[in-house]
This record gives sequence, C-alpha cells and structure tokens, in this order.
Amino acid sequence: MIYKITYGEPDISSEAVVRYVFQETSPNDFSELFKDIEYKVDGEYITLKRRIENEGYFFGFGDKVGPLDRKGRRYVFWNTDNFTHHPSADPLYKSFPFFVYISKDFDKVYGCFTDYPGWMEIDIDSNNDKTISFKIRGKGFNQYIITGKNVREILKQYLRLTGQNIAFPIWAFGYQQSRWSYMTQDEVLDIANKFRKEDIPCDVIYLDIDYMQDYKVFTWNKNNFPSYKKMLEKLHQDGFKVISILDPGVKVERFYKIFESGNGRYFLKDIYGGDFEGAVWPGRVRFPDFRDKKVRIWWARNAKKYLKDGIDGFWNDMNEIAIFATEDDIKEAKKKLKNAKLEDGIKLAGTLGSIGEIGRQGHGDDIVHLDGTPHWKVKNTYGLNMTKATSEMIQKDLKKRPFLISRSAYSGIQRYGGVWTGDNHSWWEHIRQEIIRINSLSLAGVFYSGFDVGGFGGDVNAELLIRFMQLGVFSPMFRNHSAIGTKRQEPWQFGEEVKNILRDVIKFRYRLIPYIYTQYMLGIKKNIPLVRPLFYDFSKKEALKIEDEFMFGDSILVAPVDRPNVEKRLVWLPKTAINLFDGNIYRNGWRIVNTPIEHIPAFQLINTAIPTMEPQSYVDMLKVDIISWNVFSDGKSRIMSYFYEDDGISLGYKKREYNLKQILIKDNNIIIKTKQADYNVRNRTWNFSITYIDGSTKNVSIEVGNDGEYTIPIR
Ligand code: MIG
Repeated sequence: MIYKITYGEPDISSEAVVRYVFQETSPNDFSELFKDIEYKVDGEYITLKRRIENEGYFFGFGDKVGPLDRKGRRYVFWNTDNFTHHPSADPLYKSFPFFVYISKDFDKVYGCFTDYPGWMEIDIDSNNDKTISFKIRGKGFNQYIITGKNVREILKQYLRLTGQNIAFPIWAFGYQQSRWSYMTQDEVLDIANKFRKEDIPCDVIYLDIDYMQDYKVFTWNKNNFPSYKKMLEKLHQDGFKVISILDPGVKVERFYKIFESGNGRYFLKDIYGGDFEGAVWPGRVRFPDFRDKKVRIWWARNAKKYLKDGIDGFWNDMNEIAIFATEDDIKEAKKKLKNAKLEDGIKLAGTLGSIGEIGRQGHGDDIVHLDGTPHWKVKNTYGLNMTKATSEMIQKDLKKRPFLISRSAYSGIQRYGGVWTGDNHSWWEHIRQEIIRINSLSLAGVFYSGFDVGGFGGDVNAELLIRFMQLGVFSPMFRNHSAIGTKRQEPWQFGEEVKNILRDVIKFRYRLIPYIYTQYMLGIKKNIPLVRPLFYDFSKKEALKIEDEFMFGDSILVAPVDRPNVEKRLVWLPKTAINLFDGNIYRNGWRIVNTPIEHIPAFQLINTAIPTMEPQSYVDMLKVDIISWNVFSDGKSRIMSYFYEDDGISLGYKKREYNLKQILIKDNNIIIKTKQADYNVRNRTWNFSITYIDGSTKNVSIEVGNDGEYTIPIR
C-alpha cells in the first residue's frame, strides 16, 4: 500500500508522481513504524522530527557516496556539481529522497519517499537519539509511505507511483569507450579501428565537449570534425553507435543560431528581471528553462538535427546546474579579497573556495523561471527536465528507445533515461564506492546506471583498471571514461598482457548479453532491478551488512576485488554456488575464494540457468546461431529460467512485440515453452551444459524455433 501524507502547504509539484495509486492519510496511522514528535516552522524552513523505534537499516538515496546503510548521517538534497567523491562528499549531482527501512530481523519494512524538488535535508539519526528529521526550505512537502512485505514489493510500488523505467536499446549493454575528449574525427576513427583490429568488442564511442565549436551546443567543430557525417557513417558501418555530450548552457553570442532563437524567450531569468548568466565551458552562457514545455520542444528540435547527422544518443552533463561563476561571484570574491594578505592563510582559501558551484553549493536564489517560480524551489528537477525534453521527442516522434544518461537527476528520471555517477577517481576506494552507488540507484528505481570505469580523475594503473573493468562487466552501463590530462585507459594502454586480460573481460560481458538483456527487459516490465543489494533477494542478517557483493540478475552473485594484490577474498554466499571462472563449487556461508587477476569473481547460484552466447565485436542478435545454457543444479529441485528477445531498439516491447520462452528443468527433462511469439526469432541451437553439485556434468542440445513447446530428456 502507498499512503500519502501532506505536511504544510506544498505549492510546487516535482512531477515525480505520475499515478494516483496512493491513499491520503495522516502520520498517526504508522505508530507501529514511527511517530512524528515535532513539526516546526522556522522562517522559510519546515522541520519534521520523527521517532524511530526500531533498530534497523536505511537504504537508498541513489548515488550519494558513503556506506550502503545511510543511518547516522545527514544528507542534503540540492543538486550540485561536486567532483571529488570523498566518502562524505554531499550534496552531489542528484536527489532521490527515497529510502527503504528494514528492521534487523526483516519483520518491519517500509519505504519513504519525501517528494520535494527544492532544498531538503534528511537526517537519519545522526545524534543517536532514535530520530529522523526532514527539513525543507519551502511551504510544505508530500511524503509517501510504502508498506509491503519486503523490499521487492516496496520498490515495485514506488515504481508504480513514479513510473516504469524506459527500456534502453540492446546495444547499450555492449562495451562503451569514452574519453574527455577524442579531439578529432581521425582520433575517433583510430580508436574505433583499434577495437576491431585488436578483436576487442565495443558498441559505443563517446564525443565529449570538444566535438563542438567553442563548446557551443548543437554545433560541430568544423576544423577537427570537417566531415563528421562521413565519420558517423563509417562508425555505423563498423557497428558502432555514437553518443555526444549535451551541456545546457547556451553561449551568449550574436548570430549564433541557437542563442538567437532562444534569446528573450527560453532562458532563465535573474531576480531583477534580466537574463541569468553564468560562466561554463563556452564562457558567458544562458540556461534554457526546461520546466517550460515550449522550451523542451525547442531544445528537442535542435537535438533532432544531431540525431539526423547520425548521433545515436546523448549524455546530459552540467545540468545541476553546474556554473563555474556568475558576475556576482566575481564581484564578491574581489570585494572579499581586497584587503587580503598572505598572512590571512586559510581564510583566503575559504574566500576563493566560496565562489562558483562548490563553494556556493549551487545557484538557486538568483534564478527565476519563466513562469515566475524561484529556481530554489525546483532546482533538483532541472536535469530531469532537460532529459525529459529529448526523451519525449525520441519516444514520441521517432518511436524509438532513447539512449540518454544524465548526471543530474530527481526521482522519476527512470521514465526518460538513465544516469551515470559523475566524476569519480582512479582510486581503489572508488570500486567499493561505485558498487554501493549503482546498487543504491537501483533502490531509487533507476535500472540503467553506470560509473566511469577505470575512474575519471587521477591516473589509473594496470591492476586497478583490470579490477574496475571486471566490476564494469556487472554494471548496467559498462563505460570506460577518463578526464583530460589523466593517464589514458583504453584497454590496450598497458601492454600486451593487460590487453589480453581486458579483451577477455570485455568478451565475458558479451557472452552474458542474452542473460543480461533478458533479466533487464523482464525487470523493466516487472519493476525489478538488474543490479541489486543482497538483501533484496535474501532475508538474512549478513545480507543487510555486506556492501562489497551484489546480485546481477537473479542468478549471478558478484564479489568484486577492490584492493591491490588480492589473490583470495572472503565471500558470503547465500546459497551453494559455482565460480563462473574456475568451476569451483562452494557451499553457502563465508568462503575463501581464489581471485587471481584474470578472474572476475562471480558466482552462479544453485538451481539457476544462464543463457550465454559467443562474444561478438558488437551486439547483433541476428547473427547469433547458438545459445549456450549454463545450468547449475542440485539434481532434485525444479529450475526455471527465461529467454527474452525483441528488436532491441523500438518501443514495440510495450505492445508485447517480443519473443519470450520459459525454460523449466525438472524430473530429468528440459521443457521449453513459448510464452509470447510476437517478435520472430530465428532458429537456433540451444546447448545445455548442466553441472551438478558433485561436479559431474551432462550436455544436451536442441533446435529451438520461433514458436512451440519442446521437451528434451537429460541423459
Ligand atoms: O567540468 O565534459 O562529469 O564526464 O568528461 C567537467 C567534460 C565537465 C564533467 C563530466 C565528465 C565530462 C566532463 N564534464
């Protein structure tokens, strides 16, 4: 059940909630779970304090850094370009004010979504006094309490409330290569050729800000990309897709078409009625007001031209809004620095640090939207609305699945696209951190997420890159990206041996495509995330505490290596499992497993069946003729699995235009049933390789067509 409680008088909607699937109620109804003890209005702020009786765990808040369990800290929701992700950095780019509470013995579970798009702080018992408090700047907020018997049910309801995930195209599950920036068309083509020549699979290449003329959005740099259309054509011929970056700031420049067409109509205002301006990459810029529908249509019309050129999707950056400085910032800094002397020491750092995005913690008070709404009331939805603009166009006009990832986001973003976690570092610590972040994004309802594999800032080394890439295999988005001025980290940058290891790592990802795509697409339909923390599937106390393992679909448990020189690691297994690399079988419980550098520490759980294929240089299901099933069986229990396929790019999946097969293994038979055959699939050989708990194996194989039912005895 979903209950809505309204506090104060909310005067602005975030538009996160899309379906009226809740019941309005009052806080008194939850005495079993919590009790409101204080409600205070203090100037512009409202604080609600609540007693929480149970010892338990608080999971969620999307890709905020820090531990998986969010208890014991204060978190600010105020989208900010915060680029050094040290363990307590906050706020960051996104706001997902949704958490799930789980009591320590799993008997009490609820979800809590505090829907407010302006500044908010949620303090989960930072004073150890068994309270949680919600503080907003504004007139009121809506809170949704979701009850259910487990996290799975709660997340499903949360997604009924805020909308299902839009499916990504199938090629989004291939390997992706990025760099700030591939500077010229020749460099882009060289990188692409190298992948094919080296036999390293790759589906997607990224264009960062340098593809534009002077960083002007919707332009091409004609010096460095003189024949960009030919470049894109060539890349497409070779099986690549190309994603280009979009920054919201529009350069203020006469005769620049985008600026001229938006000027006076589509840009955010300042509080004095003038145009709000800031400094970003192009220099002086103004910012489109994406809350306004006509602005979204204008923006999308321009984006459509890039798509016509041959661009396949976008990554929306700097949309917190990230602003290096405004005129006021500069004035203020000068004023403060006037009498400054070196003797002032640390005070100077404070003053300098207070200009720009980080120091100011983002802009809000100085901006006004076209409809008069102060920006500080809706700041956290700016990135969401930017993403909505192109997403709606691609879905409605082009009838295609959008490939859109956004750095800034708010609850509901999953209806329009996915996200990446921003500027991480080539640090060992960030392997662990990114595990936590993508898992917490799943709990925020965002099923397509990723992080800069290899690390964005700082210099990677070979071992770190390998371990990062091994984790990337099990991230919805598997994209290697790094910052300008840092060590290059394409798979061939560290010599033959490392290259060979990384080729195998990437190929392993491609082997799993049938499994990944099936799990992802069925997850989209049923509101079940691909990546999820252990407690999502297993109600065991260990599962509440482990943050360096997670589930990838319902059959694979991943236990990444997040430190150098690790040849063995401790893994907690909820069930008996088989190591996907060395075939070792482990009973459930805490186990020491081998983790040599070329092994990705991942396990298939007992009584599951995983469909795999031969790796390809890019994802193309039409060229797949053999599906190999890895079955791990105790020889007694019934095993159920699925195989899902569709055209991979259209929205037909919403109208059941797919092929779905159910695989049942029981009583020494494999039974394959066609559940849905509205997408024609080719005939293929399905090879089943069954490993039993004692290590013995059996193999059977069968031709499977578009439709029908098949029974194969296992002999
Ligand atoms: O101020 O476009 O997070 O992925 O490479 C940095 C350059 C701007 C930040 C993004 C990053 C991207 C970079 N951008």
